[in-house]
Amino acid sequence: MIPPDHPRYRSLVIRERLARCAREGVVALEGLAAHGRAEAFDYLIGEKSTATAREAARVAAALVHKARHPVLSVNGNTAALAADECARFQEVTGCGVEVNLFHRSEERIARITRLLEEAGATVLKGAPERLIPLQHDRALCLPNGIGSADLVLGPLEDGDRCEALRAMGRTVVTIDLNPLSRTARTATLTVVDELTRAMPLITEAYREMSPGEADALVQNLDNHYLLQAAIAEIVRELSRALD
Ligand code: PTJ
Repeated sequence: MIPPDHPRYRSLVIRERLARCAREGVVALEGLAAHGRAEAFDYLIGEKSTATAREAARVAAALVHKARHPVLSVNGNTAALAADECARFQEVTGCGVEVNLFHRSEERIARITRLLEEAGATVLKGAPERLIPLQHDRALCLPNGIGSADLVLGPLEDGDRCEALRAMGRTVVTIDLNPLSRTARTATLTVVDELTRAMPLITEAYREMSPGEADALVQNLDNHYLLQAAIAEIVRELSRALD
């Protein structure tokens, strides 16, 4: 039992949840390593949504507004950490939700689907096809889901798939605490923030956004600028660390 007054209580509770979800087969063991790296970056941004993250979340909402067929792509870590936030995002935006895994097995797909459905999401189902030119199983997706989406919101996106989707002309929005990752640099837009903080920011921005604001934000979209700003925030945070 983790004592609630422990200074790292939230972080320890999340680790415990991920470890349990790994034992249950929702999270891949590799997902625990991915989380550890993300935790380190979260430390560097001060474990809060920065001004740049909030700005990027608004741009993400604007892109979803402009999309014809947006699909939220969910992997094991995303379901374990943010099933409720995914369901709420779908409720507000009406987007499709599809489970798409790097370490794919039918059993994991079923478990993650169940977790999302228990949170209230409607998950796309059907016969997946190799619709993305990739050697690994993230190529497998549904023709009425990621296969035909004009925008894929892929939190914790994989660099290869991000590049492949971009080469196919798709808009890719990702949430990634690492502003240096290949995904962060190749996505149309990267929100450098922790998943469970970023998803509600995007959802609420979507809910309150006027069509005029969405147009303006999409016209001025500059992912390179936002990544540079995120890195500058890390540098500022570091320079204050021992003050
Ligand atoms: O469930 P599966 O089989 O699809 O596998 C999922 C993992 C995460 C194992 C797989 O997609 C993977 O290996 O991912 P990567 O290439 O390690 O990329 C994950 C990225 O997400 C890294 O850049 C992490 O910094 C970032 N990340 C991890 N957890 C969070 C995060 N970003 C924001 N919030 C998080 N909670």
